[in-house]
Amino acid sequence: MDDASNLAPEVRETAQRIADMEIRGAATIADAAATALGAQAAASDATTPSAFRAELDAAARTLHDTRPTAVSLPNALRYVLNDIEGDTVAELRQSVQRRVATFRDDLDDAQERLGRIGAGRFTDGDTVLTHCHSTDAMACLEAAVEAGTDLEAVVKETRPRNQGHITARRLRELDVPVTLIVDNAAHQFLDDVDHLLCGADSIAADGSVVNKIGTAGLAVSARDRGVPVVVAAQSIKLHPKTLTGAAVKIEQRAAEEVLDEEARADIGDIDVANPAFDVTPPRHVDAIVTEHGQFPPESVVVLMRELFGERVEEPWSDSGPSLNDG
Ligand code: RI2
Repeated sequence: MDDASNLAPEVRETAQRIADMEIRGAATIADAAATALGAQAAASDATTPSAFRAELDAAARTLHDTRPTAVSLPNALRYVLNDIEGDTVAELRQSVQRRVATFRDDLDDAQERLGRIGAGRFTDGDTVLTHCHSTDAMACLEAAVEAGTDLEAVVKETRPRNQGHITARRLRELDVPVTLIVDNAAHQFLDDVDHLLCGADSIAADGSVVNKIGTAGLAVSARDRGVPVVVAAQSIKLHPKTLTGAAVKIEQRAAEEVLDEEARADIGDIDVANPAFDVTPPRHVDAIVTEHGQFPPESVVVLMRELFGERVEEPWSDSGPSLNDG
């Protein structure tokens, strides 16, 4: 158990908001986690470098333990905490804050670049089927619209939290005509769409895409109907531990997201399963769009090695790097 007494209030609050999904979406979670580490550094009244470092590690553990699937979270923490430099608390604090600022700028740049690359897949008159809400996927649609491409969208509600509503609202703001459908209708609409576009929470070394529950079945259907399956994912979604054989842990969320109290009382005592994500094998994906270009899923491992090498340690971890905890 961590001694949480020195945690900055911003860290506790951010961790709670990530766990409650008030802050959600893999890129947004990464941004918030890095920002919270910066707040911890600013608030720390540690008097020795080792006490300062221990506080940051405790903050990182608190943030890390909120949601297990989106690798952007540990990747953000790793980026900020690896290679901080300084001999004094003041120097370390500055170093953390510089790394947070660089990380956040890079995140914005990456999404913009990815958006421009992904926009190239669409042509005038195309209809795009979306799943859940992904800021990386939205960046592709935004860039296409900005470039003057006429698009329409079929937007899945995406139970249980209806995050498709966020996508629908954002597309509406862009003046893209939207047809909202229930998840079960997706298969029927595949003959009317030109692309399936979704985001990712984690991408494994073999090119498997871990994304919001429902992606895997949808991708199988899309492939069957000849609709290209495109995943928009900044390189921060690449899961470096999968290079060494780790599996991505799938988050199981509360039953109440699926069945409220009233419905439960009506139905009676049953079990409810609520996995938040599933795994789409690479053979069902046409392209992964990153800020470094588009990749067939099987070749994303090359980019992963280039960006991360074998560096998978978690500097905040008590017990050092573990290969089994996703
Ligand atoms: P961006 C979301 O998970 C969705 O699965 C979405 O595709 C993915 O994160 C990536 O989102 P959740 O946090 O990083 O809603 O592209 O459970 O915004």
